[in-house]
Amino acid sequence: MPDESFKRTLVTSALPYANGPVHIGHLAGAYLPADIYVRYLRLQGRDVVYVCGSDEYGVAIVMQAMQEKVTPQEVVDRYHPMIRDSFKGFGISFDNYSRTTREVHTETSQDFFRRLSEKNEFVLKREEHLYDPEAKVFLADRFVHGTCPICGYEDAYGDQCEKCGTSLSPTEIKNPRSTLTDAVPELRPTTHWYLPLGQWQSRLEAYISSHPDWKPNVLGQIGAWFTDGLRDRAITRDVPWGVPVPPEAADAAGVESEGKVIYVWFDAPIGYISSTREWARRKGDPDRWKLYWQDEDSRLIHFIGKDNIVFHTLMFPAMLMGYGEYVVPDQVPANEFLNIEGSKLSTSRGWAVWLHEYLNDFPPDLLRYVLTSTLPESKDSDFNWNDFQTRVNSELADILGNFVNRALTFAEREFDNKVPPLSSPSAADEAALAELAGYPQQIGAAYERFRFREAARLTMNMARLGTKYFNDQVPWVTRKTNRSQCANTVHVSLQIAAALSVLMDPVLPFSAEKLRGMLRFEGVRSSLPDSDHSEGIGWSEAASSPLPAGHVLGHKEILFHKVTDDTIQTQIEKLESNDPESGPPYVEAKPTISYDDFAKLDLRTGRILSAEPVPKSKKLLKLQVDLGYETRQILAGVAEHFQPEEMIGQSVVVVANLAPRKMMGLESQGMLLMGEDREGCLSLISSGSEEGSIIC
Ligand code: B3M
Ligand code: ZN
Repeated sequence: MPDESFKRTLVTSALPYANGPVHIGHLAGAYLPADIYVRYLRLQGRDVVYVCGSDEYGVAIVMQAMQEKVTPQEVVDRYHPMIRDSFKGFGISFDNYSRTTREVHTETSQDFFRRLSEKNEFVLKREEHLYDPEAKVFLADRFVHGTCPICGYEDAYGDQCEKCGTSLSPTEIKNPRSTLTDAVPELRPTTHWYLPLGQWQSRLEAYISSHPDWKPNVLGQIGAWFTDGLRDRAITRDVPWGVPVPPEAADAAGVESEGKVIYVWFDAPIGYISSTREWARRKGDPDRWKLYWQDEDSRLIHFIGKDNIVFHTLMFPAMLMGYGEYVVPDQVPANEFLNIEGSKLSTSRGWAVWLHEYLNDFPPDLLRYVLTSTLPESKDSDFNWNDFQTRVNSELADILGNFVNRALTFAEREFDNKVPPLSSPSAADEAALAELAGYPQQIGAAYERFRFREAARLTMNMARLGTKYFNDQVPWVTRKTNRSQCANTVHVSLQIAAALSVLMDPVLPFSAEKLRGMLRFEGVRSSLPDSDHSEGIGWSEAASSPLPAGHVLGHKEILFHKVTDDTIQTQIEKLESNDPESGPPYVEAKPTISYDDFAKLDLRTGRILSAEPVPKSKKLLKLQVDLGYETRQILAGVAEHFQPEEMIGQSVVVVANLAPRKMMGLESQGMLLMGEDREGCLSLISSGSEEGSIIC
């Protein structure tokens, strides 16, 4: 089950930029899966340390400071505590949460820089860089914006195009403008340190090929980088905010160090090491971090979003190998992106669910569960509030909560609030216990493979097992007819509830604790840091009837309250009102097609002769449409938008060469074109020309 080939594991989550609060996309990408995984490992009694911290340097912070007309320090001092508290509120159980502006990080980053420079792992380049003549500064990264040379997106940043994801350098941007002053930049010479990643390609290819078990989405991206050929990466910047380039290294290279800082993507991953060092010091064992970073029995795992893959799988490993002594990442289970209500999350448009705001309205576990069930593990996925409500109400409340409540209610009413004995168990009792006993292995195997959605489903299946067993055993009948059978049913159900209170802990830590309180189930190993994970009932023991007969239970409470329609409506309205001017988002533009593709469509003017509802269908209307040369039967999904009578006689545009399709047992021989606005309202499209005319 757990990967026993390693003695210990260091888990990291991407360091969030301290230039704004964190949102649901952050949570789904890098924090929730990591937290679930480390809680699972702790329950397994494995040695794990989980570190993170705020990423406080880089141009993104400086830009935020400019927008807010404050200093970068003030920006990070404001957002760091906010971010830290949001994570705390969601139970993200870091062993240490640091900041890259701390001394330990400056030391660690400069040490890295010095060592790599001494080992001649860098190359220096004197080059022409973009310079803003008005602001009198070099324009690094996001200080430049303009047209993406790859996809033509007009608002690409100097370091990356957010549309196509390509990572860029400012001089590649077409029609560049200064983000600071909107000036057209000019070129000026400057010297920078580069990490010659090109020279690393074959070593990195060997490293990556030794990890065929990585997720396909991760390997896919890396493969594309290799195919393009790795390019040298500048790792210093002329910006006034960052870890200073160590003066000794600059002297040795004969470069003026004044005003030069280490590029944020060089220092940020080193932040994982600094955070571990800070943790070790706090633990009173300052060298202990080395065990996790420099011992070959240690396993390094980075949880990140897909936009950070290249840095964690190529650049950071090259830095670690170049330094020597360090382990390299063994797993990088990167997630894809989370959309919201079908549209791309966008902080600038306010299309986001902010974690601190969510926590004012709902308990953390509800979102933890819903997100785990829909994580963008292999492709982008969607969060929407109606799905949130359905999963909370019909899974958490109706299945899990209800099962636990029934088991406890029976114990209270029929057996003096104690666990009744199991005597001469029936085949059904034995079967339920045997099925239960298989869950730690099954769910554990899903976690070991980073399949969190599957793990959440299997966890809920335990409650489904409980419900089915309980219903089949009809304890409300046997309580009168067969007391000992009724006792067995309640006994087994309580063991299922007890197992749940441990096995659901990674996903639902707050509710798991509450449930253990209701069962008065003590002596369970904690899934939190700073406790002894070798003691107590852990993952593997939890499903083997841990509650002895006669055990006195605690007090029943409601585990999950249902979410009402009104609360959900409020959330949807809030989301939409974040962006009052633009209203709901536009559906994203589709990729360009050729004229030949377009010309394949046979679009015709038609007139609706008749319209009638389709029995048993809420959505469909059956239309007869006159195309001049023939009449077609078309089924259109418009019944929720139009009355049949208002459609009759209308001129419409028909896709006349669409392959016929059966719906509700009827053939549809074409499709109506329709306008759909951002609110989802439909309108018919008509053409002034006679029936059968082609639309071209
Ligand atoms: N702060 C970028 C991001 O938040 C960056 C991650 C650093 S991980 C070492 O997406
Ligand atoms: Zn692009």
